[in-house]
Amino acid sequence: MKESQILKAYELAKERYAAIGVDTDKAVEQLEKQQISLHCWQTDDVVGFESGQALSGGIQTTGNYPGRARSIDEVRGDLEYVKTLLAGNHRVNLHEIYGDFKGKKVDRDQVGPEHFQSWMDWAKANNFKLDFNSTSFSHPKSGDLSLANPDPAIREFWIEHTKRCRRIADAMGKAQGDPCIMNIWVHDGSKDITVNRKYYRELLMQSLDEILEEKLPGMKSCVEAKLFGIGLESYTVGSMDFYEGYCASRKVIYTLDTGHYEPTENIADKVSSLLLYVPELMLHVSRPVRWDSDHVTIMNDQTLDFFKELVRADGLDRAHVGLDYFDASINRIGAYVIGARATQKCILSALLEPLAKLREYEADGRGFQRLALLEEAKTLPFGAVFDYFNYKNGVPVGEEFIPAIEKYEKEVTSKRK
Ligand code: RNT
Ligand code: ZN
Repeated sequence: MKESQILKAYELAKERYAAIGVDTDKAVEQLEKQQISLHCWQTDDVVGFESGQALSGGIQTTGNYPGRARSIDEVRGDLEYVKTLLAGNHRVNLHEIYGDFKGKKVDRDQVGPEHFQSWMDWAKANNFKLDFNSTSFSHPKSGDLSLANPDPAIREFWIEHTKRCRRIADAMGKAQGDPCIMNIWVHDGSKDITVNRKYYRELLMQSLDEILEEKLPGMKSCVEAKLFGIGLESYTVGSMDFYEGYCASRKVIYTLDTGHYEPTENIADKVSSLLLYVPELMLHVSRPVRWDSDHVTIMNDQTLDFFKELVRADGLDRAHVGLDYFDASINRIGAYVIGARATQKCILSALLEPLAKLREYEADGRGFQRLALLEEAKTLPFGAVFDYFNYKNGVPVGEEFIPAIEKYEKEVTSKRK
């Protein structure tokens, strides 16, 4: 797109929004500051560098598009390239299995900050902040139960792993001068009916309490709830209710993955309740299609509503935005960028809502006016503002990122055999 067209369209959009009390410059500035935590696992189908073990633990990647990243350098190269196509400064979200183990077998109860030193150096050099995740899946000791395992030896193994991960996150946070957000998601559950629901939940609660005991100022911990896992359909220890209670009573950050709910559930409605009881939210932005399928995030009603609710609840500052999808059926880097940009679009759209006017109508009991403005807001020239945002930040505008991805595929990912 021509520079003059982008600027002309933006000026018109700015005037149009100003007429209903919305400052587009301010929204663009806010979006520029909004960091998105880029999940490293979109580059390599959640494989990592530990052992090449097949993905297990209730999650699954589908598709076999060529070009998967196979080494630490390839993952980093892909992330660096993704960065060139996104406006703003972002974060990288690592899983423990992406450690720099230098060809050595480092079991999960042996891992330490030294295995992430090269990541910290790389992040610093590339102006990324790091976030972190313990990894309970794809391991011989994973089974169906990890932190909730009745066998004390196995439970202890995962407690030790998670404690060590928190120390790694603490080291990352200290190195980057900004808290590293560490997510704890365990797949624990049961394929078929269990008659010990409460028992496993008690064990998980105790394990988490023990893990979170250590005060580590460089990091913040969050715990992720889930509806079900593949092969673990009948029972999930860390369900919504479990973690809502846990986070509210322990003042821990709640991780809300937009793929982890009933397909017809209105996830957006959870935001305002959770924010009353938990200190902050960690978001895993994803797109469920019939199940927790981790399709690439797009700008759809669910995601739009979700971010609108977050902005309406004044919660953007209390939410850490991360991505969590893994599509291996299309160009992975393209998938990455589509989802990250879609997330930015949804946030921008939420920031451009004529909220003051809508609230005025609501306070006055003017229901027709409120509904009319909500309807009209849908066709405001949002696209011109998003184009300007990308243009201003020197990244491809609109569909211009398609040839950029094609070039990277031709020169880099297609050569990975
Ligand atoms: C799984 C959870 C979890 C994982 C990542 C890889 O259902 O969403 O967040 O996707 O940790
Ligand atoms: Zn998730």
